[in-house]
Amino acid sequence: MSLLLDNQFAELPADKSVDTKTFLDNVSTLPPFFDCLGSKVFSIIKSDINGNITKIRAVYDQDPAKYVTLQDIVEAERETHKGEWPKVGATLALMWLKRGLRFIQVLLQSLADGDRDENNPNLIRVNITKAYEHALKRYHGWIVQKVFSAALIAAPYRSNFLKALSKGEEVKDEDCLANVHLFLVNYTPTVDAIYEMYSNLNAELDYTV
Ligand code: 03F
Repeated sequence: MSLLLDNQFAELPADKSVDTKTFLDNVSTLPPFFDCLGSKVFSIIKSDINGNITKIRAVYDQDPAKYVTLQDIVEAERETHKGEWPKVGATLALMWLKRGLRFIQVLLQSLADGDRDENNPNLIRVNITKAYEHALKRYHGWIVQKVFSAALIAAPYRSNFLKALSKGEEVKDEDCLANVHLFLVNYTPTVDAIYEMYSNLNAELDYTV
């Protein structure tokens, strides 16, 4: 069975609101995947993503009835934190989490689209670099960009990455990529909806770390 299909995201409703509990449950299935990737450098990424999920869940748990959607949380924090917002609380955690989610989206989409380095067909560096340039690079200063370079070198081979997505089973490339495609059907609109919310609420920041 495919890891991706076990971890399908929920379909969005027509108003494109993202249900907080469903989102947290869906997104929590991603971090364990980093353990399959082998290198220590991925534990930095895993703990960053986990940390952001924990921060959002902590706010949600304070009052699940009040924070039904992610937008409920971001708007409540805008009221409570005024001057500090949006660089605060779950709003900041989700701002960064969505960038990691966009990275994963662009990476998977690029694989599904068949982007490939013809000279190194079993590497996924072109796909990773595309995702990084799209989702994260502009928010990273040179030190964090060096961490990226280390992660790029430690990145798994294409065949091993696809195998990990198939829970360690030998699955034909085209079957795995078909699952990637299916996974993206709900995942991409969810990530898009969060970006759109940040843009509508003017909650996006562009400082670098
Ligand atoms: C800011 C920043 N977070 C943090 O400082 C940086 C952490 C390290 C970033 C290293 C970049 C590496 C890029 C990826 C290379 C991947 C190679 C892939 C191989 C397959 C924020 O942190 C905090 O988050 C926030 O809470 C805090 O308050 O200013 C704020 C204060 O700082 C980031 O830049 C977010 C980084 C997210 C990286 C996501 C990468 C995902 C990588 C792999 C995905 C694999 C695909 C999985 C598919 C699974 C399907 C089931």
